[in-house]
Amino acid sequence: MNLKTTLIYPGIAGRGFNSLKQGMDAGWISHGLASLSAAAKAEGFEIDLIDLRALQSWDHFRDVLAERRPDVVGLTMMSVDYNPVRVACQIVKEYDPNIITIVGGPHVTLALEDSMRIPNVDYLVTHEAEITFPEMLKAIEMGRPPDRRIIRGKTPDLDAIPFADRDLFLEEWRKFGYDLDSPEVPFVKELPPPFVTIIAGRGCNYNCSFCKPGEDYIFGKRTRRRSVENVIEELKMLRDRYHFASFMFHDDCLTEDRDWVIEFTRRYQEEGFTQPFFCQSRADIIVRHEDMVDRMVEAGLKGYFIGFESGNQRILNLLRKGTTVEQNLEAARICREKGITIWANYMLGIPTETKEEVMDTVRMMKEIDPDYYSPAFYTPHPGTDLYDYVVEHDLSRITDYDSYRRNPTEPKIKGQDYEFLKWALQESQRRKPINALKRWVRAQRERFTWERIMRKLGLNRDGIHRGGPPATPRPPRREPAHQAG
Ligand code: B12
Repeated sequence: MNLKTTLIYPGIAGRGFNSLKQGMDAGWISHGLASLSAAAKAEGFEIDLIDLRALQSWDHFRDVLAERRPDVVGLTMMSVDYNPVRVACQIVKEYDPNIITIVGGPHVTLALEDSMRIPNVDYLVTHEAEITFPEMLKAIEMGRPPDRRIIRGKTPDLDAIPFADRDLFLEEWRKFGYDLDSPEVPFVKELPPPFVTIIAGRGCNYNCSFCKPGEDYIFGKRTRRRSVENVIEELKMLRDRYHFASFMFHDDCLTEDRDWVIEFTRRYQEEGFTQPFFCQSRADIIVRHEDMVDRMVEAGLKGYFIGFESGNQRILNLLRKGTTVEQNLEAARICREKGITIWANYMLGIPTETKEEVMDTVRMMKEIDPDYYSPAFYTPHPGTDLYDYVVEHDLSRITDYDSYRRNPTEPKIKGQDYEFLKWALQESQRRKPINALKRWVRAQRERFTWERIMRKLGLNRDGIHRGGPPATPRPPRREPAHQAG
């Protein structure tokens, strides 16, 4: 039997069907599926993808499924993906009850009992699956499918698994007319296309109550990092294959390992890379390790995503963020001084947060004056301590899995005045006039650099016309005989 497997990316809870190019993250690959695809292909399996974001409707999904005729489908599922995964599994089984359905991803590990309630799922795989998924395919191919419905994935050595299979996504997107000029869609002007995302490690050493312990269950308690050499090898492959012009690290926890980062920047430059990149960091790390920040800037760092979260110390402590308001402000100052773009993540409407505490965040954002604002209404996610608090105190207003999406108009918990929060969310993004003026001046200065003016005038740096002196006139070409009149 030549087993055919179709992976399904269900990420339509936020923006619906036909949403591939809408929004910053809507043209990014799923590293989970891309990594499983690479691992299964390395074992000789035939793998393709259906990305629901590229389709028009569930009827369209039915048609594409009928074209692909898989023996096995594998779906990934965050909590927010629950409904599309449920519907997709139902359609798969309606089309052909013999197709084997396997579901994995964060929600399966974090909320197993809940996941078990989804009908039409043959297997649920918890944890990581680069070893386990190909093993399952082998067993199915040999006619001896696993006899347990729930399978715990084995933890892989991150240097031993193949690089993520980006073509799985790129080829699929092309089929549906998304002929993107870049492997993935860049989301800020600082990162030109072709743009790629990479992951240098899994897991996170911190203990934030809005995220933990969930992630520990999936990846283990500490960060597991790939070796610098392994990441450099992947970047070399990405340079050869996609000619990437910029990239972004998806890691939750990259900059906390200063030695790794310093070694990475050294090797990155040594290998001749100059492409700009973004990554996540934390205010306390930026303040504590300015030397590392400098090295990153030298190597091409253009921006940090920083989880500032709140401008109130009681709330930061409640979130177990491990940072202070002062560090938030200091980190922002350091970034501005070094020309690092700030992508500011922060939350409003945290359990027990008062309006005055929300206003502390509004005021902090005006001080931070980030380049990009990324605010969210606090959303309780299963598997986290703050979610348990919300459930214990009967505070949840989440009525459907779709509501786990980021949506700054939707109430998430009780005890918060969302009309006020909507106002605060807008106000937090209104720059102080002095900062707006400074930004305008800087933008004008960038627009009117000498280099640009000279270029506009068609002159090079020495003031000489860029076309150079007129070429020596060539002798008149003899007209070809057949054109001679
Ligand atoms: C990058 C990222 C994103 C990106 C891209 C997501 C994407 N396209 O995959 C963006 C920014 C878009 C994003 C958005 C969101 N994210 Co996010 N994101 C991440 C992050 C940092 C990395 C994901 C990743 O690539 N991991 C590495 C891969 C290899 O791991 P993996 O995907 O889990 O896959 C492994 C296993 O789960 C398993 N597996 C996965 N799928 C399958 C399928 C099968 C068949 C099998 C057998 C196994 C299997 O095997 C894989 C390989 O070992 C994670 C945190 C983390 N470190 O994982 C959060 C994380 C996944 N996100 C999370 C959340 C909450 C969100 C949002 C809901 C946030 C929000 N409110 O907006 C949105 C939802 C987006 C949507 N679909 O609508 C949570 C999920 C929690 C949960 N309960 O579901 C996480 C875990 C962060 C956290 N700790 O809270 N996210």
